[in-house]
Amino acid sequence: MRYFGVLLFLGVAAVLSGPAAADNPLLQASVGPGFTISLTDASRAKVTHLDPGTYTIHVSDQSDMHNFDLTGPGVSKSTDVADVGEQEWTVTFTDGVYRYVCDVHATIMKGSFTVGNVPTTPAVKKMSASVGPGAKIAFARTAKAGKTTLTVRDLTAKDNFHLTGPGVNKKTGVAFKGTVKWTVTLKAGTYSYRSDAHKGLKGTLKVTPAA
Ligand SMILES: [Cu+2]
Repeated sequence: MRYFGVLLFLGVAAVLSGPAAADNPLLQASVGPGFTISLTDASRAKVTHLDPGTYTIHVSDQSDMHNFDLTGPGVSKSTDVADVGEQEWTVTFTDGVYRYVCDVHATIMKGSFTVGNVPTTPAVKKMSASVGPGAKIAFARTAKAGKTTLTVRDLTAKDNFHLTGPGVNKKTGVAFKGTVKWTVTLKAGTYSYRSDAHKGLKGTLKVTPAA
C-alpha cells in the first residue's frame, strides 16, 4: 500500500510538472514543404516582435531538403536537413535580434524578429560649416553628441575653418579653397571654431548628450 502511495505521488508530481512548461507562450515554427519557412504566434500571425521570456516552440520540419535553424542572443537550435518531423523546443529570448533560416537555402528561406529593446546603432549625423566668401564663418550653435559627418566649405584663400573641442582638432589650410568632409565624434561640451588668419572670425558650438 505504501508502495502504491509512492507511485501515486510520483504520478501526481509528473502531472504537476507538465503544465508548467505548457504555460510558456507557444510559437509555431514551420519549414517546407516547398521553399517556405515561417514562425508564427498563437494567433497564427508572423512573429515580428516578442517580449523577453521563455517560450515553447513547436517545430514542424516537413521536408527532407530543408531545416529550421534559429539563432540569436543565447539561442542556437536547428533541425537536421534530412530529418522530417515534429520537435518541441524551450527557448529563452532576451533583448536582441533573432534570425531563422533554412541552412541550405539561407538567402531565400529566412526570417527575423526582435525581442525586447533592441539597441540601435545611432545614425551618423550630418552637419555643414563654411568660411568665406569674404570675412565670414558659419557653423551650427548647437548639436547632439555622436558620430558626425561634417562638410566644410572653405570658400576663401584668406581664412580657414579650424574646429577644436573634446577629441577634435581639425582645420583646413588658410590658402586652401575647396570642400572637405570630416568624420568626427562630437562629445558633450563646448567646441570652438575660428579662422586662424583673423581672430574676429570665430564662434562656439555647444554639444549636448545624445540621450
Ligand atoms: Cu531549404
